[in-house]
Parts: sequence; C-alpha cells; structure tokens
Amino acid sequence: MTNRFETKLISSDRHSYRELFKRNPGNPILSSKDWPYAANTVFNPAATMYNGKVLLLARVEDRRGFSHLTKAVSDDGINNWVIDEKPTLEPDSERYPEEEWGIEDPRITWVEELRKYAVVYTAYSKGGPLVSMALTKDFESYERLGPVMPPEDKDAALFPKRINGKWLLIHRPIPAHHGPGAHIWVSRSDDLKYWGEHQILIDARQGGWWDANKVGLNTPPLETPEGWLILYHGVRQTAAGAIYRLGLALLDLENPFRVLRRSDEWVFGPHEFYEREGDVDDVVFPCGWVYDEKTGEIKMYYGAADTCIAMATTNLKDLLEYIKKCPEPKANM
Ligand code: M1P
Repeated sequence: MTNRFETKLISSDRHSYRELFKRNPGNPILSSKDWPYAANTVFNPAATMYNGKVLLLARVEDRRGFSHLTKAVSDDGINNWVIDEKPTLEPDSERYPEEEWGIEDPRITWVEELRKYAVVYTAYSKGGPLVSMALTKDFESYERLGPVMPPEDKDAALFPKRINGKWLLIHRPIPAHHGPGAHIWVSRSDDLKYWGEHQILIDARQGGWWDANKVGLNTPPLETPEGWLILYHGVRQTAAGAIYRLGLALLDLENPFRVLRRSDEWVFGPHEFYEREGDVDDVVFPCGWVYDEKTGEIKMYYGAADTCIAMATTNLKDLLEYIKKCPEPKANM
C-alpha cells in the first residue's frame, strides 16, 4: 500500500519507480519509552561504528524543551540497545554559555589524523543556534573546542581528513533576511577552530521545488570511489506546515567545493505514521549513517517527527548508480 506521501520516484528517469531506502520493519527502533530516565523525545541521532558495534548519539529533549546527547550501543544496530543511564554529553552553560538552551543534532566523524572522533553539534545560545565541536576518543570524555560558527548556523559535519592541506566543514547558516534562501555552505580551516574561505555548496532552490528556500546537511560526507556522498534535507512549506524530505548529492573527491551531481527528486520522505505524527509532524531527519564495507549496506539512522528514532537501509552501489544518473547542478555562485 502506498499513499500520496510515499517517495516513489527513485530513478533519475521520473517515470520509473524504485525505492532506494528500505525501512526497518521494527521501526521506530528507539523512543522515550526505551530511555532509562525521563525524556520527552529522543531523535536525530548521530551514528558511527565503535568497537565493532553501532553507536548512536541521540538528541534527547527534556520537559523543559532543552536537549542533551546520550549514547546508545547495539551489536546489530537494530536491537538490544544499551543506553547510558544518564546524559552522555550535557550542555555546560557555565563554561560554554552558548549551550544555555541545550545541545542538539550531533554528527560524528572519525578523524584518522587525530585518532579521535569529531562531534559537531548545534549549541542553542541566547543569540540563536550555532555550530560547536568536541573531540572524543571513547564517547565518555569530550574535549570541547567551543563554537566554530556564529548564529544562526547549524546542520554541520566535518570531513574525515584534510583536503589540500585544510579541514573542511559543511554547515548551514541562515541569513537574517533569507529571501533568497538558506543554503548549505562549506568552509576551510587550518586548525578546526577558525574557519574561512566560505562558499555556498548546495543552494536552496526556489518556487515549487521540494527543496525550495531552505536546505541543510544531514549525514556526514561518505567517501566513495565516485566522490563524497551526502544526504541533505529540503524543507517544503505548505498550508499544513513544513515537510522535511531528503535528497542526495555527490561532491568531487579532490575538490569537495564542486558538486558533481544533485538529485532533482527527494529520495526519502515522511510516510509512515511515526514520521508523519509527533512533536513536529512530517519530518525525517538523519544525522548519521553507517557503511559496512563487506556487504555494501548502509544503515541510515533518523529522527522521525522530532519524536523517535528509526532506521532504513540501502546500499552504496544503488546510491551511486542513482546519483550518477542525476543532473550536474548549475554553478551556484
Ligand atoms: O523540526 C524539524 C527540524 O528543524 C530544524 O532543522 P532545520 O534548522 O535544518 O530546519 C532542527 O531543529 C532539527 O532538529 C529538527 O528536526
């Protein structure tokens, strides 16, 4: 059974249909009911492999409306989650005032050069949401680097290695007057702390497009032989509210400032009841995916309706086959 919300157009040929992502039948895999302590909602998890297990760093919202991050670990990435008994990474507004109203939506990148994971998250400051970064070896203790982008900015993730000698960060600033739209940007740094050489990477389209006016990065860039693969969201404003859907883009391996391909159609959108109804209806919002090199499978972990956590699988071969057939975007600056 399908309904009008289902993503059916999955080929670059708009008249042949094939689903790229398959929802886990046991979805949602985690919700506040599973949490070992009181929580309003658990959603938008970062994901990585750690010690051979799938590790999620979930956004947990309390009943003040503030968020913190808590770790959940599973052998198969679907069942038997072992969840920290208390918050893993809490806002520390004494030392980091920008975390006054919580920390949200983390993205994890393993950085081989540092032998550490970089956790890039939204810190909700009195001046608006901004991008902060912390490093960790073990997801127990964290070294905060503090804010790396001023408000309003969020939906950020780090590339796993320097490219042409520089670190690269994808992020999504919102200009005060965003008539032309809120676009995805990419910036360079020598030290992970001070960022410059900012450039629009993926622009929000306009008019009737599913990703008109506002886009944002979802999953951290995945290195593939064909380029860096990313998932991003487009926000469609309707009379009934916003709809958050996902598109794919492929960036040049050597020069990720260059977008090789971008999907014209969304590849995943809210369809199931847990995606359609919650604290914020009609939202699918992944902050992480885990790639199994042996099988080619990708597990995408996403927040559903800003309320619970779900998972969908795909495989790299299919994603690459699809995105390579998508159009080359026009130059964006
Ligand atoms: O409510 C949907 C999403 O809204 C925000 O995303 P963005 O700023 O990219 O539109 C975030 O608050 C996100 O956490 C939330 O899921």
